[in-house]
Amino acid sequence: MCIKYPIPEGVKISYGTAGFRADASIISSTVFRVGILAALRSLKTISVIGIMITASHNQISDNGVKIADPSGGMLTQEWEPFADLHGNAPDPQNLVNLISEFAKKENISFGGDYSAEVLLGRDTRPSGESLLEAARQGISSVVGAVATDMGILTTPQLHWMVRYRNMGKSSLETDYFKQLSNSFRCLMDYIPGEMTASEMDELIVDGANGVGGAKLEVVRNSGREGEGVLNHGVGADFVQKEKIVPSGFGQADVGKRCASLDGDADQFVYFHVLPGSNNKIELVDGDKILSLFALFIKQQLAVLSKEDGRQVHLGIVQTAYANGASTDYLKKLGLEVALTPTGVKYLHEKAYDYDIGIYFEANGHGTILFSASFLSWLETRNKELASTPEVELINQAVGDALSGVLLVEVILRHMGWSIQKWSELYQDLPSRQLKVKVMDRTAVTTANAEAEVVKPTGLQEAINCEVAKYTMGRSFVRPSGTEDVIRVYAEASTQEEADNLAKSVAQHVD
Ligand code: 16G
Ligand code: ZN
Repeated sequence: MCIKYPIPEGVKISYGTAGFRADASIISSTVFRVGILAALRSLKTISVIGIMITASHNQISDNGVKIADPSGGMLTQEWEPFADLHGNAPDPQNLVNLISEFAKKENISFGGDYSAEVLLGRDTRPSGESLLEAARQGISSVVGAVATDMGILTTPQLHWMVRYRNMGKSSLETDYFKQLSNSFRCLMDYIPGEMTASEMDELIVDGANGVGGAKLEVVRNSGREGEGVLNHGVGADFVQKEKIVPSGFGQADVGKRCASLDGDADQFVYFHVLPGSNNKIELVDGDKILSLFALFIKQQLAVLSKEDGRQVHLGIVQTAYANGASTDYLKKLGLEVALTPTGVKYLHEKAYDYDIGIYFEANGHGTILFSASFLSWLETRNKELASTPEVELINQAVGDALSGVLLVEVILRHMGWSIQKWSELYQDLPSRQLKVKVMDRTAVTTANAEAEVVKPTGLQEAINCEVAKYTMGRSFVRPSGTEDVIRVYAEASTQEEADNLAKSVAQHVD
């Protein structure tokens, strides 16, 4: 069976922060193996599983694959070591041995009453079609397993479909859009009063020439004919890292409210263009989106608690990349803030600890999770309303740029805020990110949600020494989960200081 998909010589990929990701030309054997793995996961959980073929914000020649678990979240971390082994199994015999050993350990039986079912989705990358076929063949090599191609989708749509299928609900793409647009309209209708002229200003969306662009009607960088290349000088990741306008935006847009999605629409940031010829922007990043959501929900909860006396445990989850000014702001609001390592799966898991958990990475990955007990209380309370549009607008499976943008729009409208006003919630501390190419990124290990280096010894002390030279200085280093580099982050009271701190810390890493 594997003859068609042998692992190319010398290739070893690992199931990193967000699945397997590499140059598309070397990944089909891995995708085939992930097809098998997803079918096993379906048998194990007796639920529908998802496979998404995407490399998110990476260049167009890359591709990747990740598995969505029954809840619509990421594959359980318990299975990752096996995914690693299995995804790299060199020959058919080795693969079969691994599978049968693992199936025994996990108590998975083949040919039983339940047939595995896997939903497949892909983004707009040209390599997607043949990789989807590889996944499909992997799935069908497990007895009785059924693969359903859901077509070209955003990553969050695929996760959402898996979640809704497993809840026994209708889960087509049209259902997704119906849910989003109904709850959006409903929330907009709740807001009293007429819109002022500035509130009616339209939102301009940069679709990264990706699938998010393809799903929207009015968008720049939609990825349609003649619009440009996926993730090339466009999209949330570019805008967040470079802090300049994406292609297709410029001085004609000064001051307007703009949003950038990434290539698979699971990440978004806002910005407005600053006057001047250098195409600089004022970035409204994931931390500020988080702060807006947190402020809004805190206000709503205050109303609830006045009416019903119910105390709701609201928690905020960030990573070490969160701008120090955002963490300060959130704490000043009286909110509980937890930090986790980088990667959606860690933040998502932590957010389950609360009645309402709001998590965001600075790069714009994030969402809001509501606990089952809170939801059932809310439903009883809102009986007369028949639905809870705030909850329905938010994708509980995974961060979702389309649903996130709609929620931002509702809240800005509710507050009567322009993007400028939102941006002034707090002033970001100047920061700098650098990457250092190294032979072996696993030589660096960290603790305390990546804020501290454990190995190599002496490195943390060296960082501490550098940080001590600056006012408001903060810096950390961590191995990237998606590239062969060590990332360096530094923050200080001026841009020059942040740059210098990052540079000197990078020298210790080298
Ligand atoms: C992946 C993660 C993202 C994280 C980024 C860090 C998901 C869906 N995506 O894109 O959350 O911020 O990796 O990349 O989990 P790095 O490890 O290369 O810095
Ligand atoms: Zn993405």
